[in-house]
Amino acid sequence: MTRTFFFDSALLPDGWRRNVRVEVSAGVIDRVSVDASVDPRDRREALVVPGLPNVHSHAFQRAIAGLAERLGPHGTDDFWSWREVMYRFLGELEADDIEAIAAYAYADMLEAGFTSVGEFHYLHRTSTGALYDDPAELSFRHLAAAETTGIGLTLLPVFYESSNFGGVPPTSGQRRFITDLDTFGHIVQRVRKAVADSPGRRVGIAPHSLRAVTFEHLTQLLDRYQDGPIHIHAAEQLREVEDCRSFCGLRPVEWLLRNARLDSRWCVVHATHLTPQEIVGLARSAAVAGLCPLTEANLGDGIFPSIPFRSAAGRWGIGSDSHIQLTAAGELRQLEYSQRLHSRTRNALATLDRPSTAGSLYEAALSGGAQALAQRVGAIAPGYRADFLVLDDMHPDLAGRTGDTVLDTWVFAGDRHLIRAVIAGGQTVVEASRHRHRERIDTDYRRVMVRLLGMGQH
Ligand code: NGQ
Ligand code: ZN
Repeated sequence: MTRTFFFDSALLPDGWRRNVRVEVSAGVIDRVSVDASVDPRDRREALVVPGLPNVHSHAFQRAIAGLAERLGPHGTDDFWSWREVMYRFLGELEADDIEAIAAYAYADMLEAGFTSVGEFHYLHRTSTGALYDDPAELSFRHLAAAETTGIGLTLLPVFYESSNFGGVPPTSGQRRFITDLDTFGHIVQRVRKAVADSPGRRVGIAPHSLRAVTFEHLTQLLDRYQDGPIHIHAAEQLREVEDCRSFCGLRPVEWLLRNARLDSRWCVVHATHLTPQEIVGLARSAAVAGLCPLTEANLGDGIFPSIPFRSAAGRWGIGSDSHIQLTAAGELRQLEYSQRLHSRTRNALATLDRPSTAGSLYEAALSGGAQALAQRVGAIAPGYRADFLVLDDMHPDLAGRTGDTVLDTWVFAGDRHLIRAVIAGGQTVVEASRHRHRERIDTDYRRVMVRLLGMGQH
């Protein structure tokens, strides 16, 4: 089935072009013609950019957004006390709840401008810590949520075995995450087989972090999985950097650079705390830094050194991680603002080649995001998934704007209300800024939340 689109103005890999005709079949772009003429059967839109890949998601955490914004009994909160709140919450979730929350998060992502997502999926066991009859049950629930919503999915089953460096046993709050290498292998194999030929689906692996996986087992995983994306959390918190140094004498990213053969298959999530040598090493490795600016700000992680990383030609993508807020524009704005506050300059991440800050940010996040998800996404070009954001050209905020000024206005002065429609994998999934299954997804989600919060645990 072929669908054709006609965009008066669209952002293509070589810049903004006028009168762009796009032919799509089976969700993938077949042909792009510029300076074309419109055919009456085309779906015509004024202003279109590619949808943004989201490189890092824990879908279930959307449900606790807003529930951890109050001071705990110790009088100081940090990342680790937030993690306790998160562990308590996930202990109560059943498989149906997890699917409903994931569908809600993915529908929201699509409305927010993300058309594909890397799900860093570590909830494998039941609430009592048993394996499901099918150990891949919860992986399949995320695949089902992606089907319901139409978002592209790179599923990253997580290997998790310990609570700190050197194989310290997991805590009871971590029991739902734990597998051995064989069970993990079984899960990966099951989902790989299930998505085998599906466009917009990919399976990778995610050793959770150097805290949660022993160096020995990480090495075995790397030997066993010779293709597909690899995601890992690293150096998000100073305590983790210190623990790593006292355990092995190296910092987490330093250890990965020396021992894990980092390359373009890798996405190193957060990588917040880096030395100048690590910045250059990570950039040269061709791995993607998975930056999650709103979550990192919310959790008090620190500021990623984007300016020197950019000077070293480092690659990066955007993740919404805990989904404290879902907004593609807002993530890019937070990334730029953190650099402005830190460097006391403006337009910190623009270049003389592309002086538009949002233009520079968007281009980098599209290509880094696509690399991290290991999918042909993030470009309006033949062979790529047909993922388009239709911006609201009639909104007064965009009046008189053209080209990169549209992006600058959307990212710095606007937000998700400027996204009018979203086409994902060739299907119109958002119209009038609303997901097509909003009502059903909201009803299911609300039921889950009322039941869970009604239990009085929060
Ligand atoms: C996660 N989230 O896996 O959900 C982590 C917290 C951990 C972030 N790092 C748990 N933002 O790192 O141990
Ligand atoms: Zn994470």
